[in-house]
Amino acid sequence: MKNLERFWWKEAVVYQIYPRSYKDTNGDGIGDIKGIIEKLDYIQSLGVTAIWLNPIYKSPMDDMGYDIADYKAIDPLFGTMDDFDELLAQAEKRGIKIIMDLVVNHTSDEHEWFQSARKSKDSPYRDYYIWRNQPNNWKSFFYPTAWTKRDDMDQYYLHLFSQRQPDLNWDNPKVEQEVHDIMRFWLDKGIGGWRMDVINLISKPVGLPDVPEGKHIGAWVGYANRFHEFMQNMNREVLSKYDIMTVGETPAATPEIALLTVAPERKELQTLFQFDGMDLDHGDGGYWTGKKIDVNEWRNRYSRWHKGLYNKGWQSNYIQNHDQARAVSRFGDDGEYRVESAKMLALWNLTQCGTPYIYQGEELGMTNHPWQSPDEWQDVEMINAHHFKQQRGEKLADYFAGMSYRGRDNSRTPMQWDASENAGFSKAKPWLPVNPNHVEVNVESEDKDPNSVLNFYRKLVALRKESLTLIYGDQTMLDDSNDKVIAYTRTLEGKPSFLILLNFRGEAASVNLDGVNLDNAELLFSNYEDASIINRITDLQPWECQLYRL
Ligand code: ISL
Ligand code: CA
Repeated sequence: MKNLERFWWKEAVVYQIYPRSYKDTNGDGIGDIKGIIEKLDYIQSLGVTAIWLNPIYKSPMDDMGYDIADYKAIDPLFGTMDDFDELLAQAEKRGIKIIMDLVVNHTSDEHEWFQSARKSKDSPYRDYYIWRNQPNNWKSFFYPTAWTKRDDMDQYYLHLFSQRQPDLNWDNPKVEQEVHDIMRFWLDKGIGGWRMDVINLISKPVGLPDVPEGKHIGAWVGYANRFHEFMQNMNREVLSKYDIMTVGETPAATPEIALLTVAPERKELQTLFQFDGMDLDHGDGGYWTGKKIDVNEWRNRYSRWHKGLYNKGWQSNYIQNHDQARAVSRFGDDGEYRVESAKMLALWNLTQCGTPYIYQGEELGMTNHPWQSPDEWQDVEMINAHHFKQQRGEKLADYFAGMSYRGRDNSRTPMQWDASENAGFSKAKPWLPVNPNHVEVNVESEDKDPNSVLNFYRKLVALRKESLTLIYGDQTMLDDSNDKVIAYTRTLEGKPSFLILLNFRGEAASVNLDGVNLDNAELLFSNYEDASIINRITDLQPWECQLYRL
């Protein structure tokens, strides 16, 4: 069975670091590479085996590094190439691979290619980008139009994200060559692989047709035209020559479409990030509003992915990242049951089939930020959306709560190292405010507390790494119309099975386990201290979770 073929990247546990917010060592209020090096022992103590670094390349930081001005240089804010080489070496000593972010749907408008291209139609780089005399109706992900013509320009250029992120023209074979060359540069240094930013958007539909009313631009462009050809070329020319991991970020993927990229015989990518779980808390008012998730819907969507890919491809699992607000604030309870619900979500994340990703601070149960005003926001998506709403005459009071809940800056506030003034992140005022709850939620205090979220993660990561069942096993959902509890087994032929029970609600709940043989059930994990009472296995307390070996 293909799914059971063992590879290190399937058995990896990845820790995602947003360098800007991890640890500042030179007192400018912004995290840097030296800060990551300083924390490698801590990272190793989590048991993770790889780090995915958000972009650290030279950038004007319009989209915090997702706008790259030089793909082969480190931004001075983060340090130097020597610092990076040191990070690689120090991580390797600890058995940790470094996964880099490949952002090649677009560049920064400060990239020399664009600087040359914008000047004249005769520039050798003009055709690296996409130009039109008239815009079509495409909207940018970051509001409102996807086309911009500056005063000194005679045509519009396409940008699916901010105005300062012009899209590359992959139909120009030179662009593809440049990207392969950039990839080899980093791979030859010994990096462990690539996370590929919005990779399924790189090929645009032929003729750039208008997007139909009501359809999102991501779904219209995603997987269009020559995407698979580009992935196969990349695999043949570059990826297949190195022992690395590859994960594509692919908005709008379905399991069926995903397989065209991640089935091994397709020779494209190993795995991808899907977004199906991430809109379950979108309220009636859309993206910038929230609601409690429907537990049945959560179960249905994730099990559709499991069934769709099991034995055919490989998944990557996450509950939050630098674009998604804090999981405990969205899917758990960041008040009274913060600790319990953060552990419950941890158990979910680390007992799915596929490679798990832990986003910095998730291991502490870090929460959304109590924003006081839009003036505190730094994220281009939040700022643009806010201005767009103002222009349309919407009242701040009507959307402030929703934006505060959904906004990407929630996951980008500084990592909470200790209870001191700037949470041990920096000696200076940090670029984003520190969450006031850092006096309680921080590495130093959680490290000492055996019942902390942090120590729960450590134990769970250790169990997962030694258990082939949790990595490769099949998943069977139980009691599958229960609207509070998600229950499943993980099984692998010839190996002990696991039973996982997760109460996704802040109230007591029961689960029907008829047909499951509980005779030898041994409780390994719970977020309640008195949970080992086997006769109440079917009655769960608020946010309670349990993991049994059967
Ligand atoms: O962040 C989102 C929702 O808040 C998504 O729409 C996001 O823009 C999309 O998932 C693509 O994200 C990636 O590419 C963007 C960058 O801003 C994100 O940080 C990155 O993860 C453009 O490079
Ligand atoms: Ca710094």
